[in-house]
Amino acid sequence: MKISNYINGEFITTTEWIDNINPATGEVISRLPRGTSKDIQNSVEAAKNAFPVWSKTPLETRINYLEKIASAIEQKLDALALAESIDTGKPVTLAKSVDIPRAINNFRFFAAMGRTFHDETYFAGNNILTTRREPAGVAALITPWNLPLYLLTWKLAPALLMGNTVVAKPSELTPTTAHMLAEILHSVGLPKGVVNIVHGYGSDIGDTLTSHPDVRIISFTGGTATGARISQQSSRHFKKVSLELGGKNPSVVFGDCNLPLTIKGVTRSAFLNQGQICLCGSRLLIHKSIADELIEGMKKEIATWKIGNPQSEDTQFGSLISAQHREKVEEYVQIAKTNGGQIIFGGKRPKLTGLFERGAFYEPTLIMNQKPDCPSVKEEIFGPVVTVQTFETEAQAIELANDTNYGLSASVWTKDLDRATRVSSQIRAGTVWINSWLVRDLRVPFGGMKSSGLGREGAYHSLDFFSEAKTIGTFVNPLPEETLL
Ligand code: TXE
Repeated sequence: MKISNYINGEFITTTEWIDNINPATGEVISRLPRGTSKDIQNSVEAAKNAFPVWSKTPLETRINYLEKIASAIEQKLDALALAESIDTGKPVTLAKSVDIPRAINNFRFFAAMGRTFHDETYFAGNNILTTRREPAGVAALITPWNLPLYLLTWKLAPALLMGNTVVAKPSELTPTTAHMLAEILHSVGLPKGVVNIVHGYGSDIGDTLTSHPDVRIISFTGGTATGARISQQSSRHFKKVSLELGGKNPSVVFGDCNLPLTIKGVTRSAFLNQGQICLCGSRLLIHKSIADELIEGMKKEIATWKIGNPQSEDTQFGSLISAQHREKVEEYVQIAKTNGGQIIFGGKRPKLTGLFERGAFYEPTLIMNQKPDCPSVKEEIFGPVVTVQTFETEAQAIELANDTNYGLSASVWTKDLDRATRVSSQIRAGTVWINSWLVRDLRVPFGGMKSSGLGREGAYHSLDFFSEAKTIGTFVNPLPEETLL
């Protein structure tokens, strides 16, 4: 497949290219354009020119576009899932059951919201105040490699619904489904310039996009260091910025948990998508009384997961995103070992043969007894590596859970509802699941505390973020002087 930038309704070719690698085999599968600052400038210009018409396009028309896009994605579900699996190394079954259905749902969900969304009206005597949400302008959507189409569409659907135009910058590691989406947008006849997609390295083009004076909104999901840079770059023009960053999420397991359910739940939370989901439970905090039993159960559970060919229907665990990322993961395992860590299971590359011999695979890994201030316990590894710590009291569990710079999510495993409520209310995280994990409902706000980010997206939070609130006061009979502050 030839991947190109999509600017002002045209697929633009380039002179410099980046190899796109299938991480499960190490093979080059395609090339993507190495976008330049000029590409970004042209895209922002196109988005700016498209804004006056798109922002005034009737809401019903914009909703119809979202619905058409959802249906077009649905028609290509299998092809998109396969492309996502090849680009990322994730099991194709995961892409088919989660990534692509969620991309469809993102458009349908926000289309439905568009039908029920209403402005706010306040009455003061005979006077009327109306607060409405106006499109903000050009929105920059910057997305990572772990859930490429899922996250791009999570931002794109509300941005378009609210009448903004868009410049999107997908991860250079996973460009294919963004390109296929550009083809879909083109095929449904979205007016030119409404969505522009520029591929390439963040280090080449990121600053031009995030500091551009005509970009009014930035929605970013990715690493915390990049988030901090974007925050600096955007501050000069007081842009609206939403940052969905990393996590070091605790799974807190009490002695009275439902053990079989917890074993399945925390294993899935630790290793789904090879541990490369910002919500993964990468710190396992276990009550001393059941530590051995739980770990033994996880060992047995993970032994049932098949590692290997991501495109095979019975594979549950694929490859990491790249050989380079695997090296980072391996470094953290080494650091844990030098800090006293014992490998309970995993801790090495699996022995795969044939095509997958050179893939970026790494075994699901559990480590314990490392020092509590070990970087492997403190920093985001973003791979299939989980550290174990034990506790004896509820207070200790809460202290350990909060002993992190991050605050994205947590899960609490117990049959005692009082305890679950008490503990969840004291954990500093944007989402806390009780006896479950990754139960997502698009109506709830999503985002993190502390270094996990800034702002919330989802439902009304997205609609609010991708718009500017304007209040118009119609004073029929002016209020008495003292109430007009
Ligand atoms: O992310 P980057 P990377 C974490 C995870 C991972 C680490 C680094 O710990 O190991 O981040 O991953 C674009 N201006 N997460 O390096 O660089 C980049 O091109 C504007 C957690 O892959 O943050 C890509 O499109 N954009 C995370 C996007 O930012 C820039 C998911 C994300 O890449 C830019 C991914 C710049 N200066 C990684 N530099 C999560 N929260 O789920 C890069 N980009």
